Amino acid sequence: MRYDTGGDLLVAVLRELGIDTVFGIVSVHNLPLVEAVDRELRFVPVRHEASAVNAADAYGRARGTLGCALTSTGTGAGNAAGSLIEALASGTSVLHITGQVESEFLGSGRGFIHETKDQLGMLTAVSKYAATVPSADAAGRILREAARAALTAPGGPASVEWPVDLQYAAQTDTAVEFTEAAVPAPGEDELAAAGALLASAERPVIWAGGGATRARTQLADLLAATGAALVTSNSGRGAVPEDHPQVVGNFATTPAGRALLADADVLLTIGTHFRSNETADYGLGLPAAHIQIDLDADALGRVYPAPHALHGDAAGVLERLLPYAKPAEPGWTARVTAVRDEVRATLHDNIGPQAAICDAIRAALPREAVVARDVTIPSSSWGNRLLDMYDPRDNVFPRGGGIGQGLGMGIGAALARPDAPTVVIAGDGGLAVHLGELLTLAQERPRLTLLVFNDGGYGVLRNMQDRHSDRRSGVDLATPDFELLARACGLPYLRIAAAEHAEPVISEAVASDGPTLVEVDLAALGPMKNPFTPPVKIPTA
Ligand SMILES: Cc1ncc(C[n+]2csc(CCOP(=O)(O)OP(=O)(O)O)c2C)c(N)n1
Ligand SMILES: [Mg+2]
Repeated sequence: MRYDTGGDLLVAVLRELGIDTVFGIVSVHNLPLVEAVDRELRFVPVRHEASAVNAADAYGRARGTLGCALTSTGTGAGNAAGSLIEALASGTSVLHITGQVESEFLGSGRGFIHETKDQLGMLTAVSKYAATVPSADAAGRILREAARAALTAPGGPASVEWPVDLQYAAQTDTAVEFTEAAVPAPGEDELAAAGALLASAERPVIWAGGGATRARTQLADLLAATGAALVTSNSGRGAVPEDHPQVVGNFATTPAGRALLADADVLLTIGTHFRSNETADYGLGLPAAHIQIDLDADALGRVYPAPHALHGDAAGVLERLLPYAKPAEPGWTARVTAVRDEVRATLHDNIGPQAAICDAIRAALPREAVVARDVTIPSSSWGNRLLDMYDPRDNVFPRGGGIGQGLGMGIGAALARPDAPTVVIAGDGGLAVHLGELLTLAQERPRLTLLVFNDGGYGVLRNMQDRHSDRRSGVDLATPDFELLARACGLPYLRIAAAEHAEPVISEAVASDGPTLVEVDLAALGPMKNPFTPPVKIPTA
């Protein structure tokens, strides 16, 4: 197959991948790509390359596929790096294509415009896969290889740098045959031993991480067959809809969650990192009788000992474990539901007036709608656990914990899922990192409600300093007048300054067919019962 330019080839590959929207910033080093995408598909000109990757990442998450970001050479690719780190940390699929200087000058050090030292080395460090297009007959193979690497579980970002002269050149695209890599599967004996333990369980707990979202049916069947509790990491949320009576959810480290885990006799964990924030820095007590399923062999036994380590695909392994499942002892499932209710009621009470906002979001949104979250107190306290998720594709948040990525993610998700409204939860500090994306929001006009929780600074760090130190450092920030800012950008603006505003304001914003900036004035709204601080150690405290 012949294409006139690399841009035409890229469009063909993106169509194969089901991608209709691409995020990026145009440059002399990606012009043929941007022009073809804009002509044939949809090109969204974001205002920072980090946001391009965040938006592409969330587009992929919201559809359960992958997204595509286009950046420029050097600073543009470097700007993308932080968000590629997020995709790498979260195992989500992004095809990142960046320019490169003309192939003749690559690596020459002569200061060709945008030239950078070892761009491929940088991309390799922050991507699951990175490659340079070496010739006009190799681009198709490399793009498909990259997409495949990004999509193969555990996923990650794949970066392709493409010398600009080769983007302008006519392309020869030859069909590529990929051999299917064998899916690992545990042997019969290992499986039977784990099955025997599962069959003996009287008080089982299942812990679902992001890997479990690939085995939703099997997980639901296992819950039904065992009556087990389902605890999740933040990434595992929605694997089983969170209004299910056996879903305790992302509450493992609460007092009632810990007590439940202490009383459990068998733990089955599926596709989880046991990240520090979700295990009290790996100190959370878990049952020693532990069956761990993971597609990533390195994850098995990495944090908690796994006497039954099952290396394989979650769906396939659960399918084989299911025949061993037996109902839990009488009363266990009722206890699980009681814990589920208790942890939710306690948190609902603790967050004071913000509970009305959490309730209003859930009430206003259809059952399947994306909630994208930046790293802010409302997310860390209630957004990441109390606001029910019914599908993992709706649960978009930076798993690596970097601030500033929520709005870009929300824009990507909203454009990926135009049939439902999207809500973004952001703090004033996180929003300020990429304030320019308000203009992307205003220009693209997705159905997106941006809730900005304004406390005049980096509240979570301020709370830590107020508790542990006699000085505040770097936490109090000037914030814009959000009403004027919204007006300057051409965005509708609404304000929540009391709990009773939450329901009418959020339902109005969510019902709109375009974007709305909703400022939550936290000083006016009033405090939570206790100032929120994150689950990190302060050795001197
Ligand atoms: C890229 C990055 N830089 C710095 C941090 C440290 N950090 C974590 S939360 C936070 C404050 C965020 O402020 P805001 O968005 O206003 O949320 P709030 O804590 O006030 O609710 C900061 C600076 C981070 N997580 N990521
Ligand atoms: Mg703040």
